[in-house]
Amino acid sequence: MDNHNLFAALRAAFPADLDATAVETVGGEHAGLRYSWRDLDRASAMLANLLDSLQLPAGSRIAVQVDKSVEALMLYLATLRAGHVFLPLNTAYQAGEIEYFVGNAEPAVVVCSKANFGWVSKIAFKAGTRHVFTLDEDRSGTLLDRAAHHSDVHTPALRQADDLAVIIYTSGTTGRSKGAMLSHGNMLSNAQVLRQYWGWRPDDVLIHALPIFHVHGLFVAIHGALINGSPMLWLNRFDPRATVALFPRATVFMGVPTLYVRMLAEPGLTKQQAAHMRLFISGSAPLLIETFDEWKQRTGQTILERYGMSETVMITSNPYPADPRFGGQDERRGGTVGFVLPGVELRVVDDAGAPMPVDEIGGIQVRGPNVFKGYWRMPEKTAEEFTADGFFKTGDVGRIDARGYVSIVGRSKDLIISGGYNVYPAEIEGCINEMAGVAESAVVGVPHPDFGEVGVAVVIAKPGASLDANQILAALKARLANFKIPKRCVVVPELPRNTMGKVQKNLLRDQYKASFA
Ligand code: MCA
Ligand code: AMP
Repeated sequence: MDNHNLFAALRAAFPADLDATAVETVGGEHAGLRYSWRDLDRASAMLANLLDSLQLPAGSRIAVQVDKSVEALMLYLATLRAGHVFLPLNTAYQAGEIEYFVGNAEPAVVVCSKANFGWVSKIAFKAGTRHVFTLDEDRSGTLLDRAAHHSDVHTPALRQADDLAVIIYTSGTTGRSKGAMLSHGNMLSNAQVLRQYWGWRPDDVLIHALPIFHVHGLFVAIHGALINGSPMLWLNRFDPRATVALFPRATVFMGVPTLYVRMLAEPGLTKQQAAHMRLFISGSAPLLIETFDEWKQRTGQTILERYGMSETVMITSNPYPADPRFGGQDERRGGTVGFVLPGVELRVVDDAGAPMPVDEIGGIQVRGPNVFKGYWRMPEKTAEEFTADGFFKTGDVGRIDARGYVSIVGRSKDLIISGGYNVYPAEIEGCINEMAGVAESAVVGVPHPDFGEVGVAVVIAKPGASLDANQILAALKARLANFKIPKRCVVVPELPRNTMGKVQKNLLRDQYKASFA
């Protein structure tokens, strides 16, 4: 029987010379380390053997909230290899958020930083987790200590394409976060399609500067390099100057728009500096046409924008080489997210689900081997998000032009995308509304020069109560991940409402749109 374990496919793509460099760390205090392909293989084997030794039930969740490091990447590979389910968590999450994820996913193993061990282990043990390990950026912690006692040879666990490989939590428009369940097959199919579509070459070198707890950094970037046997120049933290300095040694870069905006502020960003690069990819948030144009002018290179979701991995992309399905056009068009990827189906529909004509705006739905298996332990929610004929409702609003280019023009979901991270107003409003003296609140997204979009909280006090905007923000900071904290808070006497009594967020967005101009 064939093994559909994603790790097996990634391992099969390692180059013949296992002593060649697979990852080199650059920038920051942990720079200058080289990991060969053999190192990746052996270390992930030791970690997989450690997981095997715990005799966990099949499909156990391995929840991981650690700073970015190559060892964290090895833990991801080891989890796939051992056939368990990887559950990455943003390092910005606070205790209340972690408590929810751990309670909901019931992981068998939790890995956290040494600094957080006290509170994370308390939450984990309360939720029934038996094993809590630590892992720090400097390669210290109990996880590696324990793995050191295990063999560096390991046969990947037998997995079917449909078997669960990862759970990625995405916030909900209403209620709590949902765990999107992705299978080995979802991710492998997407990695193979992107390898082809983006014309990966044998001599490619990827600059990896994104966090590895979300789809962009973990799947699009890492799978992209590994499935092509390509080395990575690895930054634990994005640093615009250090990144630009790497261009002469690399060929591919992936980033959210904020990364491009920050690099454009670097005087060293020139055509000559970027001459060795063959591909700049942007996604996770809308890339402003100004950024697209300025990048072209400064570097002579055209950013390739693509579109995806945690639930679907990548859905569309501008073409790299010409796409014969669309008449062999090879133009990367700013303001669009390009063509639907081969093997994926995308349609734009009206509220009743009927397909919209060319150029007309509607809801985007997708179907294909990349589309997830559903939300963890939420069958009703899953059923609501799929149509009878198996299309997933993305919640994004867009159109397709006559040439096949897809553009995202908005979202039907109430979502703010800030520096590539998703922020759900309902979650922030819920926290604010629980504060003493607050009658109600509305959080809206407004333009921001660095993060693209940020939240502004508009708060109403209860009769007789007096509220301090700074205190509201400080109280939020103690409860929520830092990127979710609105960048501005105002206390006002009332919220604008329509005749149905619904808060008119569009008016608030308009009123506060110049807050960061
Ligand atoms: C940091 N801060 C932010 C954000 N990041 N505020 C709003 N939005 C953000 N994204 C705030 C912190 O709260 C802090 O505020 C201050 O900025 C400095 O924090 P620091 O951690 O030093 O920030 P940074 O290191 O400069 O981080 C900025 C960043 C980072 C590098 C742009 O946000 C980032 O790596 N973003 C990439 C996200 C990503 O990978 N998304 C992919 C999702 P204070 O000092 O007040 O506390 S995957 C996805 O969307 C789909 C599937 C797809 O299509 O890819
Ligand atoms: P996530 O929940 O982190 O998976 O975020 C997915 C959402 O990010 C999508 O539903 C889109 O709203 C948004 N997104 C991703 N890529 C792009 C893009 N290139 N342009 C506009 N929005 C994007």
